[in-house]
This record gives sequence, C-alpha cells and structure tokens, in this order.
Amino acid sequence: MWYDLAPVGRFSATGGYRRFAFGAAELECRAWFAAEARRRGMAMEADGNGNLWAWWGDPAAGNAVVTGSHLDSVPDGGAFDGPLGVVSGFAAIDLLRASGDVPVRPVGVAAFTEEEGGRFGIACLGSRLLTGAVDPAVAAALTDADGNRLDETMAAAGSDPGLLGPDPDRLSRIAVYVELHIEQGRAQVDMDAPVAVGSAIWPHGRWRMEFRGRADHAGTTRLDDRADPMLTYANTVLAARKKARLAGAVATVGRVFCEPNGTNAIPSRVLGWLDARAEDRAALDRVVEELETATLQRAERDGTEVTVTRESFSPEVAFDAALRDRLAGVLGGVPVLATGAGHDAGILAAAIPTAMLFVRNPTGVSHSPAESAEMSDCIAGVHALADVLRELAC
Ligand code: HGY
Ligand code: MN
Ligand code: MN
Ligand code: MN
Repeated sequence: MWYDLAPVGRFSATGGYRRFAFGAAELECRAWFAAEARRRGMAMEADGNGNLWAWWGDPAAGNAVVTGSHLDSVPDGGAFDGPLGVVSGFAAIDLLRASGDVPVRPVGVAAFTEEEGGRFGIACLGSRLLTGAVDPAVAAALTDADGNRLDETMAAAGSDPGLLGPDPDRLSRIAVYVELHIEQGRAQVDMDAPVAVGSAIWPHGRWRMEFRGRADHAGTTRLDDRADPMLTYANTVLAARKKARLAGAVATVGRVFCEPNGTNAIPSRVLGWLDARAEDRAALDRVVEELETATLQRAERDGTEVTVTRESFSPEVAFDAALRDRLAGVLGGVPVLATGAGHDAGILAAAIPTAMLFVRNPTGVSHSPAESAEMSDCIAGVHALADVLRELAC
C-alpha cells in the first residue's frame, strides 16, 4: 500500500513553496502531522522547541527508534525536501502494521522545526535547540526578514518560548534516529540506485556579510567620490566562486538585501549571505579565510567597510558506522554515499546513533520548485524505511 503523497504536494501548493517555521503553510503542515498521528492512534506532542513527535508505543519506556525529517522549506523550495521523510515515516509504520509487525520498542515520527533556517537564519534550529547546540536566548531573539522575533512568533503560534532549550530527558529516551530524505544531487541516478544509505555530511556553513558605503546620487556623484558597497559585494561574490573552484569547494550567495534599494541611489548598505561547503574541512576554512581577506582588501579600495559574521556552521558528520553498515546490509547492499546537504540527522548524530536513507532524485535538483521524485522510488524508500524500522524496533 503506498501512502498518498498528495498532502505534501498540497503543502507546497498552499504555501507556494514557502513553508516557513510557524508560518501559515507550515502551521498547515503541523495540522496535517497531528491529523496523521491521530488517524493512526499515535500520541502526538510538540516539544518546547517547536519540534513535533508522534509515537507508536510509550516513549517513556525509552530505547525508542525515531524516524522523521522537517516540514519547513527554503523560500520557493520543493515538495519533497523534508516532507518526504515525514510522510515516509508514517507510511513505513502503515507497512509494518499491515504486515503484522509489532515493535518491542517505542517508534516515533519526528518533524523538526526551522531545518532550513529559511526564516530565522540558523539551519536545523529545532534539532540544535533540542541537543543544546544553540543557546536558547540567542534563538529567542532571532528575527525574520520582517523583524518578527522567534519567541514572539512561537507565542503567537501557541508555543511557550520559555520552554526553548536542551531537552536531555527526551534525547535519553531515543536509542537511534534514521532520517529518510530525497537525494539532493544525482549520484543515485548515476548509480541507478532508488535507495542509498548516508555515510557523512560535508562540513558547511553560512556567513552574513555586511557591506557599508555612502548613499549618494547615482547621477551626479563622480565615480572617484563614491563609496559603493554594491561594488565590494559584487567582487566578493565573484571571488567566492573563484576561490571555491580552486579549493574543490562550493559557494554561493543566494540571499541579498540592498538599502535603500533605489534605482537612482548609490546604496548605503548591502547585506549578503555566503553558503560555503566542502568535503574537506581545511579546504572550506581556506576558502572562507581567503575570501574574508580579499573582501576586506577590496573594501579598502572601494572606500567601503565590510563585516563578516559566521551565522551557522555544521562540522563534518560521519554517521554511526556500525548502524550504516547494518542498514546497508538490511537493504541488500545499497550504495553508501556522503552528501553536501545538511540535515537534522547531522545535528542529532552528536547525541545519538544516527543514519540516513536517500531516495533517488531523477534530476538532482533541490531547493527549487522543480524538485521531483518518481513515485516508484518513493515507494522503494518507504519499503526500505519499513525494513530498517523492522530491523531496529521489532
Ligand atoms: O541547506 C541544506 O543543506 C539542507 O537542505 N537544509
Ligand atoms: Mn533543504
Ligand atoms: Mn532537508
Ligand atoms: Mn533535514
């Protein structure tokens, strides 16, 4: 029996692919999550960090096996990045129940909030708060592009921001976490593999770069009298690509604000966010260090000022090797591959044995409305996840 993926598509359609934490579309996702849990007679709870949990069995018994992912998205992301993992968790439980399997340990489905950091800036915010990887006071004060604070937004959505913070009791009851996710890349297409097991997540981070100049008239100010932050910004973007290529890394600036954003005004300030990643940590560090030096030198030349601040960072994560090999074995020797994409599994790996399953993405495209997956591969993913849950929990 294949679980109908339509609700995922509906979220995306409803949210216009803007499923932001505590935003209208994600609140609709949360209502869907609660309905799916209820439909299965699974107890559902939201923790103090805005993460959702649905339980088959009593989590207080401990030693739980949890699967899940996230329901939020990047601005105009796709329908599968995140929701596929949550939908597949519920669908895998349906398969176990249909085959009469009864777990001897609690089985949970989780949906972590603000995994993309698309609204409040820190990626995997819900899982970082849960594991104590981010200070709750820092998180509470995070603001979105409209200046809404996280704590006020949570309160408006009915969550008590006073509960933000590490939840060691909850973590102590989880023995293993397995996240199913659409592949964000084409490796499985090239391997002709519908399902793969994750081995590692590359180190990656995001840096906020503020370029300050002097607002002035676009028509009457002599070129030599300008302190144009857009010039420094543009050179930094070009330098990021060049340095990444030389170092075998990847880098982009996908988010930028310009103030006052007038066609005929030299900007006073440009804000840009760098996303940089590399398989090798030293290469990543080198790209960022060299870029920071180069942009400061360019600012000197342009008469502008630059401040670069690391906003969120994830060191390399190697998933639990024994669990990785055990799951690859259960799945008949499917390929094992590393990813350059961050996931809540990468954060939880610091606290509990963690693994990932990937479902083939025919084009490799992600973080775009064009993201897709073949239904047959989604079905293969659910069967693989059911096999893994059966192996770990029954
Ligand atoms: O940005 C990432 O790597 C992930 O898709 N959140
Ligand atoms: Mn993503
Ligand atoms: Mn994701
Ligand atoms: Mn994720």
